[in-house]
Amino acid sequence: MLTRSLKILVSLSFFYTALALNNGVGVTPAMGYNPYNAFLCSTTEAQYHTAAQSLVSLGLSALGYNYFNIDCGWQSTARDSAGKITWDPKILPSGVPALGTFVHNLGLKFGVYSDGGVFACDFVGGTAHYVGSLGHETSDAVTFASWGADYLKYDNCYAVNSTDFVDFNPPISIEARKTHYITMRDALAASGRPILFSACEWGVQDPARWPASSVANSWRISNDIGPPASWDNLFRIINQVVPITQFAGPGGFNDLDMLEVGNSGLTAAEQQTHFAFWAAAKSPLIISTDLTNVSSQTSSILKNTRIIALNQDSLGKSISFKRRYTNDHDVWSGPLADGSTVAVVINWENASRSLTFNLADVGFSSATATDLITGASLGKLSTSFTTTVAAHGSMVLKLTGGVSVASPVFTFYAATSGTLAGGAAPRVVNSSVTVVGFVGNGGTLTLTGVDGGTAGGTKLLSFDYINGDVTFTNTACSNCRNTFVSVNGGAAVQVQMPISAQSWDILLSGYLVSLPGFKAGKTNTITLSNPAVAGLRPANSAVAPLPGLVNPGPTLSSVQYSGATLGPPTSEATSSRVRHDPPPADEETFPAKRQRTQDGEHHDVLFYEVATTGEPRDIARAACMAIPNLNAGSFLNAIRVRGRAATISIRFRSRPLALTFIDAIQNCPPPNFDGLHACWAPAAADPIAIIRGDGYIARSTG
Ligand SMILES: *[C@@H]1O[C@H](CO)[C@@H](O)[C@H](O)[C@H]1NC(C)=O
Ligand SMILES: *[C@@H]1O[C@H](CO)[C@@H](O)[C@H](O)[C@H]1NC(C)=O
Ligand SMILES: *[C@@H]1O[C@H](CO)[C@@H](O)[C@H](O)[C@H]1NC(C)=O
Ligand SMILES: CC(=O)N[C@H]1CO[C@H](CO)[C@@H](O)[C@@H]1O
Repeated sequence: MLTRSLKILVSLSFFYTALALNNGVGVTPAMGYNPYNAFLCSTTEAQYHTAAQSLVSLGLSALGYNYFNIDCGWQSTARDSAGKITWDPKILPSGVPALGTFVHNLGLKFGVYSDGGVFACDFVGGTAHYVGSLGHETSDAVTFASWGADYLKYDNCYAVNSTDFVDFNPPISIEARKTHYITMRDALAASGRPILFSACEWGVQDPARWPASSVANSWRISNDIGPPASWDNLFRIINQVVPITQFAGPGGFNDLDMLEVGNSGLTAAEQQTHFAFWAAAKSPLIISTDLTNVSSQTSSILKNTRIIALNQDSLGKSISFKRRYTNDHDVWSGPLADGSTVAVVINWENASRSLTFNLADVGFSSATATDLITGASLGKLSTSFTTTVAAHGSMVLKLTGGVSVASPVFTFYAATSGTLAGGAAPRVVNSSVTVVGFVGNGGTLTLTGVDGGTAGGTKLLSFDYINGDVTFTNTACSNCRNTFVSVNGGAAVQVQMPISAQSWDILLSGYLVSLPGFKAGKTNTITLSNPAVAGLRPANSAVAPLPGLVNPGPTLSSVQYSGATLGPPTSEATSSRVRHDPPPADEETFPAKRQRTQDGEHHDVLFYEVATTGEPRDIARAACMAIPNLNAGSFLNAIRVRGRAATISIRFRSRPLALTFIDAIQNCPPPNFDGLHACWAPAAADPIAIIRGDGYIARSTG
């Protein structure tokens, strides 16, 4: 049954052909400037002039950054006496047509902004009430064309009605929303001027699958990237593009949002990763920083002609998701017009480290490589390539002459053939696919009799799953969910699965994980779980160890908390309470309590606030490390991670003066580092520590 569904998926991908908007513009992703990420909706006429001039004087327009676009805040709050859209004379004393002429005279193209709703967006909570174009599409398109517009960014505020400012879960149908955009598409076409149409409805209701390629030259796939910029926003957007990379093609592209290169909130390496990923995913490259103050670092990222060429490659195909080594690195790749392949490898570690890229993850045993960030020739790579990559940095490699590796041959096991426990239940998706849901919050799926081949050891597993948990705000696992996989009862390894679509009906096929611990023969047991999260979990429909293929996961070489010492606790136990499942809601802070355990014993519970420059999971690891250091009967009670801060609560039978974080990661045999179990205090009487998923770690109650 599952094999059949897989075949159907494959044939569908052959059937898909992009119905690109044939308006003669936006054949490659748009490049240019928009002030929003630097100035929100409040750019003055003088600032527009300066920015447009800078685009030229900094040499950016010569590299292809040709569109000079305005964003929200230019409009009036009323139409003129003839019902035409018009500008705010305080912002633009000379008017929009004069600005268009100014921009054109610099040799640039001019982009305007409007909104497909009753009012446009603003950054004063929806109270500005700039006019929107809903119901005025024909008139506004004619007006924009008469002003010399070459580009229209079309936003999505007040799309539902005059009181609903921003709605990520709109009561209006997909068809109604799509209609707003189709109406403007047709109005622009009727205006007679080629105008690049940039749909900005934030990815709500999955525009890629309208498909938006028949409606606009680009479509935003997600909520805003910022401001402020943050690595977490990039992670959210990168996960969100996973299931829709195939929709990008000449004339119609996924828009991952405007660039944050040059803005605070991202390190240099993060900005480099951001730029290269956006370029390789064929997102529009719209600079959105203060051009009067561009550092040499920003300039060198934005002006990298090899990365720009990647973006403007005539084939127009996006990189696609190949492999995630959870919390370690991602591998993406895609084809280029000259027959070569680009590979983008992102370092999720929050530290500079040695990173190995396995060529097999992009289908090659060997290839000749060029580093597109530096331009360096790397010569012929065989099997793998190891280099030092900065925290959140990336490798961007152009691979030519790639020799293909044979595709792994998998044995499929239907999820429904496994043992379902704790609430896990099958769900019929359609006549050819049944998945197992509720693998979480105690629900487990166990497959037995899994073939470990003749030798056992480390095997490559391939999962098909459904995860429709799309999010417009950041969570610990934004647009992804955690599944924990245990082989033969061994440590459960965290696997972070990106969304498979914005619905619970579309599979992601072939998510690969290497796991050790297999025995020879059809003797193995694989258990999927997630103790934390209720609801329909990623529904893993196939598990496929490949006999004989050993592709071990990475090993962790360092931990960032060596020797750090916790200060005095921030609060102390005062009252009685037994903590129950489920864990507190996000907003809840830890109450300072004296806890009474279920056996009636009182313990002191101390709460520590910890801020870190590291990743949340590093806090978790470090606290885990600390456990062996505690006196008998004490244990880590819970860790609550919020961004890069955390509350750690520790139950003490007798209190230590200070708790020293020790570097004991070497005591955790790889590759168990992802499953924190391996680091837990081994006291036999302790119940098993459980990973609560999504950054929350606690002890099981029994
Ligand atoms: C606007 O839409 C929102 C969301 O559906 C709804 O709650 C609200 O009542 C509507 N307001 C009006 C005036 O229709
Ligand atoms: C220019 O950018 C630097 C950081 O690159 C910042 O410290 C400085 O405040 C900025 N100056 C202005 C005038 O914005
Ligand atoms: C069933 O769902 C799968 C997964 O999304 C899809 O590939 C397939 O086309 C669907 N089959 C039918 C008959 O709708
Ligand atoms: C040690 C280290 O690399 N810390 C970085 C972790 O990530 C954040 C956010 O990107 C940076 O601000 C830290 O400097």
